[in-house]
Amino acid sequence: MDKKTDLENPKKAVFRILPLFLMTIALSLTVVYLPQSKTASPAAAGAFLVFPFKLTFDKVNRQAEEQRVDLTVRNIQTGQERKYLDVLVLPDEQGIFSGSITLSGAASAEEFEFIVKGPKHLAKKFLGGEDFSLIPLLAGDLPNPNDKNHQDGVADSVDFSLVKSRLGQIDKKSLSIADVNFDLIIDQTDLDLVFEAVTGQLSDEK
Ligand SMILES: [Ca+2]
Ligand SMILES: [Ca+2]
Repeated sequence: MDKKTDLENPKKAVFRILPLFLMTIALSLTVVYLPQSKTASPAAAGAFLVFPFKLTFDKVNRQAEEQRVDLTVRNIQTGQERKYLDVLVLPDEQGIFSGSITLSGAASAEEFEFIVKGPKHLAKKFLGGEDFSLIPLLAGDLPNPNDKNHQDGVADSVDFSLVKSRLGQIDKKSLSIADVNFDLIIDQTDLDLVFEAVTGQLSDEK
């Protein structure tokens, strides 16, 4: 009976349909803006593992600029390696840097060892279960501008000269080579840190 009435009175029908129409639009919008992550299906077990890590640099215990590090990830059982280059690490106010990489074909980070190489630092080896930030990376292997900014894996007189010849410099290019404690000036502290590594004949852990 109502339907017949509506047909006979089009104005009344519009008023009945309008709220329904608005409700439908509202529902559609809700569906569209539901967070997508909640509906994503989980990845197959062990396929990918996001591995967050923290690290520290010797004599850097305050806010500093973000840095990039290289990681070599080695499967302890098979010896198979994968390299992750220029991984971004962001510092907090205490100079603890955080980054993350995605491990493939892994169920646990404990299956791997991680060799971490800082931008002016000697590589240090950690195990997957360790907190990398407990042992700071030591400065001493600088990018050599006379060799395409290559770090040769040892702290020697070349690294020492790279700092010494830039003492007092604050320009970006010099800092990127020899400011080993990230305080935006190349000074005696940088020279001392590299000197320690050179006299200790330090080299990359492998
Ligand atoms: Ca070197
Ligand atoms: Ca410095």
